[in-house]
Amino acid sequence: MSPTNSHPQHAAVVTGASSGIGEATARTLAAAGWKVFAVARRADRLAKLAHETGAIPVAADVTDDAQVAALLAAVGAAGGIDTLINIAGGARGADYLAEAKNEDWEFMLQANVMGTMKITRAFLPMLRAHGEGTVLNLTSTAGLVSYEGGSGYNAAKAAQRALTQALRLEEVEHNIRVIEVLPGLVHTEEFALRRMGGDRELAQKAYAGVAKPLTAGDVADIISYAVNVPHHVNLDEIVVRPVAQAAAHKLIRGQA
Ligand code: 8X3
Repeated sequence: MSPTNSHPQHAAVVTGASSGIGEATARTLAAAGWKVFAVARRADRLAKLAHETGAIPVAADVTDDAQVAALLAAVGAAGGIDTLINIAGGARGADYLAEAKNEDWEFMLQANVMGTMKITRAFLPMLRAHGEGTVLNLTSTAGLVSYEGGSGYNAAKAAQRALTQALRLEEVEHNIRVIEVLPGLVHTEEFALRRMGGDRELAQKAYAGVAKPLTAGDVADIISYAVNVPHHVNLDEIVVRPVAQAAAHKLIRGQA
């Protein structure tokens, strides 16, 4: 879909752009002609992405106030954005609450909840001023239904979902569209690996026997569709799972 005449080129900040769904989204939007500011902590991975796609790399930690302020200034100086895509986040640990580790919970609440809040708070004035702003938050089906071993991640994603819903109500007067994308099982390079503390065997178990989990590209295509439809169209909540995952508790696994 082509951008409107009044705003010839869409421009987005995509956080979490160093891997997985964030990287795939940055690639997809850049290929579609968007100006993309690719944001993540790992500058080396961003540099490769920038080289390959033309995205503008900005290394920043979304939970750090000073780095968020610097990001806002850099984006403003380079022409600003109309779309903010919050993908930075993730899971740490699969312990039952009885064994919950403070550091895992701290990470999940900081990255998924505080990071989304800080980045969004910073960019709202720019999005309001644009007149047709969009915020897209990547939450998860983990925010809809909890499961054993998920308490910290369930809590973080439910909180991120809650703030997304409040934001939609608060910003409608400023014509800001707020989209929530809630994926189920997505096989990415790092999600399960990070969740399992770098244990490749445990990480693989998440996808064992599942013939076709979602890919990062599947989700990026959906995100791209949602931000490319005309601005008055709001796909406000998009739940996407692989067919094999009829529900969080019902995942069909073949022979692993
Ligand atoms: C991750 C989806 O199925 O691991 O956001 O809860 S799941």
